Amino acid sequence: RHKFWETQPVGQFKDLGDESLPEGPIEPPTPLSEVKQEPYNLPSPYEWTTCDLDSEYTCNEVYVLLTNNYVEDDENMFRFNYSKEFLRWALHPPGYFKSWHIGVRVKTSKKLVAFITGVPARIRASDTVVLMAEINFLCVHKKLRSKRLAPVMIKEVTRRVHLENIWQAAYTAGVVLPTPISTCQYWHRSLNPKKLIDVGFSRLGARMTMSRTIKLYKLPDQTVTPGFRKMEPHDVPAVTRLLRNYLKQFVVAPDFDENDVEHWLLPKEDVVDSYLVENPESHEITDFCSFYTLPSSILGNQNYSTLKAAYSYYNVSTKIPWIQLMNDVLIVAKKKDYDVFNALDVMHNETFLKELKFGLGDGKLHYYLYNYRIKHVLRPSELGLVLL
Ligand code: MYA
Ligand code: JJ1
Repeated sequence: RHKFWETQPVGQFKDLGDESLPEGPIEPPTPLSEVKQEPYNLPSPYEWTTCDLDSEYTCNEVYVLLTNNYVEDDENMFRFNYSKEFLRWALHPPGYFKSWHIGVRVKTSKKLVAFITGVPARIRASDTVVLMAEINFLCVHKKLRSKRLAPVMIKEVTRRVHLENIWQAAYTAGVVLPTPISTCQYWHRSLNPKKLIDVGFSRLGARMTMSRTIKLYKLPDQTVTPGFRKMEPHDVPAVTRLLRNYLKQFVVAPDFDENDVEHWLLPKEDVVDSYLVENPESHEITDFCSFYTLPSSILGNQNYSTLKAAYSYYNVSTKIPWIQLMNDVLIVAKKKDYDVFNALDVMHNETFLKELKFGLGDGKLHYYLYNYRIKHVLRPSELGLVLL
């Protein structure tokens, strides 16, 4: 059934539920001298390219490829439209390797037709922190689908990760592969219900009028929590402590240090937004919330071309109730003109989704590890990891 994935060191369907298998690497590292030194062969019309996202020209080529060919919903109504600034941010975390930003070009025209990326990350699974690659942005041009290019690209990124002496990876996908460590669901909170209905993102509920729907999703103009403010550079140490302490409780979570928090969570306009609660008396940082900006192109609508979506990222509540904290972030997102606020059912998100009028989406997101077995399939609430 999975001619490629059956050959890879990943959990296989036949091993699900076999508790005699140990947690940890599926196969040991090989000596670096035994890692293949040359790139894998592509079909002869194509060649490898390493993409320098610092180059405006190359960044635009990647942006155009993804804008026209990346992930769509099951009815092909929307397509992710990552911005160039977002791609630069996502691909340049501390310690990144340019060699892990891999493109495929047509030899004759030099047109970019496929892409895959990795970035390094420390991820804890149970009690063990493992240096991994996070793999993302796998994309093959629509005209080149089903030619088995994806397995070659996955093998090539694996080879380049191995060359840096890294032997594990984490990734998410909307499709089922051997085998998910967890399967999560998307939830959506309408901020601009009229537009969402007009573009077919949502539907008018039974026995609902447009004006009742607009009223249902109305939010206050101002946040309500005293001491709620945008995160600033001087907050990095306090946010790192708060987040590290919070993420301890999950079975799989990133091991963020201050450099990671500075990169991944300091606000970057139209890319990542972070807010915190500073106690007005003690000045202690007690709560935190964040989202990233990922618009979708609306395919074939006369009136609208993009859906402005915020995606829940890392959130921590210690003093303010989850519902109040997340309601404040919805207020912020509404004020910034987002049409919808999306969240997965990971971490403690179930505690606020229904109450804050999120509705279940039609999309699932499966989480995977490469060359690392964990003993049980995780409930989404046991996952402390959000990939972009
Ligand atoms: S998930 C986002 C993926 N991108 C999209 O969905 C964008 C739109 N779709 C496309 O561009 C193409 O359909 C893609 C497949 C490129 C997805 N992850 O070339 P093919 C397997 C892994 O004929 P195409 C993200 O970015 C499929 O099961 N494998 O197919 C994370 C089959 O194998 P098998 C996938 O449709 C990516 C084979 O590919 C995926 O032309 C993580 C068919 O190849 C998928 N999303 O191209 C990658 N979709 O026969 C893994 C299909 O066995 C990283 N396939 O079933 C692993 C870790 C590597 C690093 C390790 C370091 C140590
Ligand atoms: O956005 C998604 N679904 C939307 C739109 C559905 C359009 C028709 N298919 C959705 N809308 C309902 C919202 C409604 C709001 C009011 C309350 C009730 C609910 O469900 C879905 C997620 O649900 N998105 C996708 O399908 C995109 C792909 C998701 C897989 C991503 C793989 C990522 C790869 C990562 O590297």
